Amino acid sequence: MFLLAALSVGTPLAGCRKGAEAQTDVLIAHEITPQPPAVGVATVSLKVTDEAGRSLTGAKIKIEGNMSHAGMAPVFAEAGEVAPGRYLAHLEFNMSGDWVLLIDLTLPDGRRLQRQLEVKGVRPDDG
Ligand SMILES: [Cu+2]
Repeated sequence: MFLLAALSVGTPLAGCRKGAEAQTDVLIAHEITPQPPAVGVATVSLKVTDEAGRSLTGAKIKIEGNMSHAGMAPVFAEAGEVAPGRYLAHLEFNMSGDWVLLIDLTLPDGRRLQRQLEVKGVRPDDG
């Protein structure tokens, strides 16, 4: 199941907002498998659309995974576009517990946005 979140892209300048393009809504729906997440390689599926539901293609998406406790190195992944507006990444959860994924998305026009996803309760590897 996809979870939806609305985001605003762009940084309107204080007191100087020009035109209608200063702000664009971008929707990122995400799905992580397996579910519930477990130690090992997880697939992060992202669907990126504008406010009208049009797929946003050509985005560059990087993911950084961090655990909620200190002292661990982050894990990284890049998402590839597998269909218009649909991106897949493979990320390794190398410890059980609570994770936070930082999604870093750059649109073809250079606009950039970041979003955090909490992934709680990654289960130990069942072997
Ligand atoms: Cu850890």
